[in-house]
Amino acid sequence: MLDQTMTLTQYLIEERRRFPQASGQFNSVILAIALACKALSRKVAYGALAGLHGDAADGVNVQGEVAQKLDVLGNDTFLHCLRWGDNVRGMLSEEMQDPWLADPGNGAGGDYLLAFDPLDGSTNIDVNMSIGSVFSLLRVPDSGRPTRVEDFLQPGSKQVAAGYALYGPATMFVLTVGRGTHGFTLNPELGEFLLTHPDLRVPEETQEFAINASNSRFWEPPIRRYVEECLQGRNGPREKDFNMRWIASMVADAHRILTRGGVFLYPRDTKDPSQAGRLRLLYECNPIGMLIEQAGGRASTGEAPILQVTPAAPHQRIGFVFGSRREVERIERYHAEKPEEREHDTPLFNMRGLFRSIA
Ligand code: FBP
Repeated sequence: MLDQTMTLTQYLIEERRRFPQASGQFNSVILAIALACKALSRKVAYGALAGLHGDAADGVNVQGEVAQKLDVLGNDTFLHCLRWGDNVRGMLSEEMQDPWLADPGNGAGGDYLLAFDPLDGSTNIDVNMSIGSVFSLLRVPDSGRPTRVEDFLQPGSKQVAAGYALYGPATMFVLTVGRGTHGFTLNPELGEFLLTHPDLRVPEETQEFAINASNSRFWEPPIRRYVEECLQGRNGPREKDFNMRWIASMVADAHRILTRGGVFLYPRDTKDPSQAGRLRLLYECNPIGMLIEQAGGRASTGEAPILQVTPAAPHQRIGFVFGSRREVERIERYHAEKPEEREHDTPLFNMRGLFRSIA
């Protein structure tokens, strides 16, 4: 039984007891990540006083987006905390074109690969809204040779751990090591993450959805149909009213869904045909996907399980839908239906959509 006052370290030691041969590497990596998140939490708490608002000097990052000062500091903090332990052989970051790879000459590092987004929700930094860090842990496929970039290209089902830190009114660390999803809250006096939310579960049903509605004219028909039916509420085919939320910080939206249910949609759309979605598979979708599925929810591309996708490139983008199982399954069903199979008796579907239809 997980004890409410258990610290993150104690939780990891309890879990390690199940692996008598464990070397301690795994726990060292998770605790190094937690240290990086605690350090970032302190910086975020100072806001503008830390001089960390605004764009970074070196401007545009590998994503073609303007990097924020805190993005760069977050990346450096993760690299610093994880390099010390010599337990990871490679680190792939949203902020770096190429992953950091351990020098084979110096002990070659441990058996793990870390993929992370040091600051998720960057557009919220300067407006003092919740932001987070997201991470995904994989095993190196072959510890007998130097690590290669391709070693990161494993499906999300191969993750051995995933988690996020949420820098909100309270700083939280939400983690799965493959046996459920558990929430820890930072006690700033102790500097310890304490287990406050053991065994988080995503309710199967929900009446709350999260999507950036300003993109509606770019959505594909199954997404537009799903959202329109939600907006029709009790008078439409869903026969119940829905609430909408959009924080523009995926970690914050994910935390709400883990806490009270809901569905998050950032689907593939036609806004930028050169991009298959907004969010990155390896260090945003896969870790959140593992956390959600470990909590009984479902994580999808909109058409198929996200954790089954084999990445084609380190910074691959992809459509992402996750949350309450029944809702995600409905969205997948809408994608699977061929135009001739659609429920033409759904008055809404024959109506002109609430959103301007694709020209
Ligand atoms: P960053 O990691 O660069 O911040 O991008 C991810 C993200 O901020 C998500 O956290 C959020 O859900 C989404 O982008 C918001 O996108 P938009 O600004 O288009 O609503």
